[in-house]
Amino acid sequence: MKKIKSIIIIVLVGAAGFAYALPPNDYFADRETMTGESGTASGSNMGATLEDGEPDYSNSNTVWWSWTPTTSGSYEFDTFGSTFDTYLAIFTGNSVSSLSYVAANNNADSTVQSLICLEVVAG
Ligand SMILES: [Ca+2]
Ligand SMILES: [Ca+2]
Repeated sequence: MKKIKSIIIIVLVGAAGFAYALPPNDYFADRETMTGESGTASGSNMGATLEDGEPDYSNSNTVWWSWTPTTSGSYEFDTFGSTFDTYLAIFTGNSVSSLSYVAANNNADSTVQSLICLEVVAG
């Protein structure tokens, strides 16, 4: 378990695609904010791109969410609701070219979906 504080950035990558409208959270600057201690976010990464300076941990179809913990504790992040092969990574930072790697997962629990468990300190 790693202890981290402040903003957590989550990247979900998976199914490739093109000739689709760009997802609204394709670029780091347009990341979707998640709030609360639990929740679900859904969206598509069809047509999503890898932008300049972005850490390339898997392939290029990244979409972004951000979350700032308001309560310290252990949290799980997963992509189990996804219908395609995902890769999940968590970073801290405010600029796509200077993110600090926290954790990543490709396949969890004999699936192609991803799971990360983290202990965090309220930011
Ligand atoms: Ca992207
Ligand atoms: Ca996977």
